[in-house]
Amino acid sequence: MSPSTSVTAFREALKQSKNIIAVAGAGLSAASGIPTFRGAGGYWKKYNAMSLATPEAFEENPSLVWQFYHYRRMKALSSRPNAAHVAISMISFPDFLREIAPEAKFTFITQNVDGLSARALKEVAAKAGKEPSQAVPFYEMHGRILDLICTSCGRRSTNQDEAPLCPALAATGALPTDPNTLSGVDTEEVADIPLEELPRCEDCGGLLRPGVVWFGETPLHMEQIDGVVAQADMCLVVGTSSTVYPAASYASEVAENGGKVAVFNLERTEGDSDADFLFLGPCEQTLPEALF
Ligand code: BV8
Ligand code: ZN
Repeated sequence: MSPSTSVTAFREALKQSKNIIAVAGAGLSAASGIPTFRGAGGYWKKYNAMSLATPEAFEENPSLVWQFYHYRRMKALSSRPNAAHVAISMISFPDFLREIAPEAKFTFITQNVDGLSARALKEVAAKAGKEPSQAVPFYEMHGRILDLICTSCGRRSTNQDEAPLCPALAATGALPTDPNTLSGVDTEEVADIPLEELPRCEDCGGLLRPGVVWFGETPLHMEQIDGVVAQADMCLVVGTSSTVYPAASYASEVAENGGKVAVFNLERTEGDSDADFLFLGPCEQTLPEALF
């Protein structure tokens, strides 16, 4: 049976739901100007992030990997949450959620590392006269690009400064030339920053790495995430190509457990024919329209 596009039927299903999860990907932040990994952003096409988002790449060429993350840190810091981030933040507050799903608990799981969901939560809380802590916790399962981990002492910190992490990276601010994609960047054009001039740990002077989960590394909060996925009877899939595991497996797990799946994506993706609901279009429009 092909997925329903009826907002009325979706809202009815929400009313019956007990455990709702949302699993988001790069499409959630696309409207905020953060390039996605495929499609126009061209991360995968023009500049294979797979080849940079690995511990091996960092080991082999920390200067190149740091310039990739410097660019993305700058992008994240200069971007703002969009209406889809706000909608997800709204239903993270139980009393707002109750209006659309009176019997449900909600858990948000994001693959994104840009920190925009945390910013949206703060903004929604401030507008509603609430504390962010009144919202249910959400999981940034691939870490945060503004976090830093020391490869020597393991110290984890967060750096929200707009300023580049070190003078050597500041000099590469222009990387890459095209503001919307990573296209055109190749090893010749990239500066060769000596190890000692890359971001270093304040405590021990060790080399810092971005606080994200690379391919081949274990995602964060797996125990909590596996628990909520196993309980979920409604899974909202927002702006993800569902190509990276284990996040890509959550919707089918919920469906196998008899739950419902609602996909919010710009285009059709693998597996959305099994979805119960499919809302094609920009999630910054389709998600708020469907929820409220
Ligand atoms: C793990 C952080 C074991 C870094 C990311 C071989 C070797 C090693 C591993 C593997 C292997 N084969 C398979 C694996 C597993 C691997 C994997 O899945 N590989 C894939 C490529 C096959 N996974 C891992 O390694 C993971 N770890 O498996 O450990 C384990 C497992 C379970 C339990 C314990 C241990 C770790 C993966 C994490 C990698 N890190 N990010 C960084 O960001 O630099 S992944 C990164 O890419 C993102 O976080 C995201 O997850 C992924 C990109 O996917 P999307 O977010 O979906 O983005 P994409 O551009 O693809 O799609 C955007 C979608 O939005 C599109 O559909 C588009 O149409 C839509 N869209 C666009 N605009 C809008 C929109 N939709 C709505 N509105 C719009 N406006
Ligand atoms: Zn250290």
